[in-house]
Amino acid sequence: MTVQINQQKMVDYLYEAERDVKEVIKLTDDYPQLTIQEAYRIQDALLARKLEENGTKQVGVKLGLTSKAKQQMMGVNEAIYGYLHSDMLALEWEAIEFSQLIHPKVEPEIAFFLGEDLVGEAVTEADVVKATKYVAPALEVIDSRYKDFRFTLADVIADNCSSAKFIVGSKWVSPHMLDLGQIGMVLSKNSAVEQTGSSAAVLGHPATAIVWAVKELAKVGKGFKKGDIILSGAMSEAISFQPGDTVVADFDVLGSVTLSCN
Ligand code: OOG
Ligand code: MG
Repeated sequence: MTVQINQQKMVDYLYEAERDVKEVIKLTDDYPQLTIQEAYRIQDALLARKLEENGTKQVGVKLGLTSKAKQQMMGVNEAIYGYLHSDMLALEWEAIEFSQLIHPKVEPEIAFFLGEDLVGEAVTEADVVKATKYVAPALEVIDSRYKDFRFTLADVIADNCSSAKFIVGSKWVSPHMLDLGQIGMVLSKNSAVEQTGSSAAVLGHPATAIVWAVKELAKVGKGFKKGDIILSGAMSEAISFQPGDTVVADFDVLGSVTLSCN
C-alpha cells in the first residue's frame, strides 16, 4: 500500500514540475531505493495522467541513451525508452516557446514511421526495416524536470526520459533507399557547427536500438503499433539553446530539420 501512495506522489510531483515549468529535486534524493521497474511504472502512470488531463494521445516511443556520447554525458551505461504524445509534436515553421520549458536542450535523431506492428522477443533488425514505412530527420527537445539536468537512470525513466518536444523534417524516405547504419549528421546553431555524428553512434545501427526497445517492451507485454513514430536516440550530445536561436540538423541523405525558438 505504502509503495502505491508513494508512486502517485511521485507521478504528481513530476507532472506538476512539467506543468508549472519548474525544476525539482530528483526522486532518488528522497527514495534512493527506487528501482528501474518502479521507475517505468511511474512513467506509465504519468502518461495515464497526461492522457486524461491534457487531452493528448500517445503517438509513439522515444529511445534514449542509445549512444556512448549520451551515456557518458549523463553518466549512465544503459539505454532507456519513454512515450511520445501528440502535444509534444512541434512544427518546423512555428518557433518553440522558451518560456514553456525549464532548461531545454536539443539533439539530432532519426524518426521511424511504422507501417506494420513490431512486437515480440524474436524481432530482428531486418524486421525493423521491413516494418518501417518511412524514416525522416528529427530534432528532439529534451527538458529534464530535475535540477541542473542531473539524475540517475531510475530518475530519468520516471521523468519520461526528459521528453518535451520533437520536430520531424518534411522529407520522408523509405528505409530501403539508404544505408541507415551510416548516416552522417552536422548539428549547427545560428550557422555555427556545434556537433557532428553518425547514425552508427546509435548502438551501431538505429535498427539495433529499435530491436532492443521491442524486446524491452515485450517483457512488459507491450510493443509498437502500425502508425507509431519512434525516435531512435540522439546521434550526438545534446546542445542548449536560447530564445532567438535557430538550430539545424543536416543529415547527409535524409535532408535537414530546423528548430527555432522564441
Ligand atoms: C535523457 C534522454 C536521452 C537520447 O536521445 O539519448 C535521449 C536525457 O539525456 O536527458 O532522449
Ligand atoms: Mg533523444
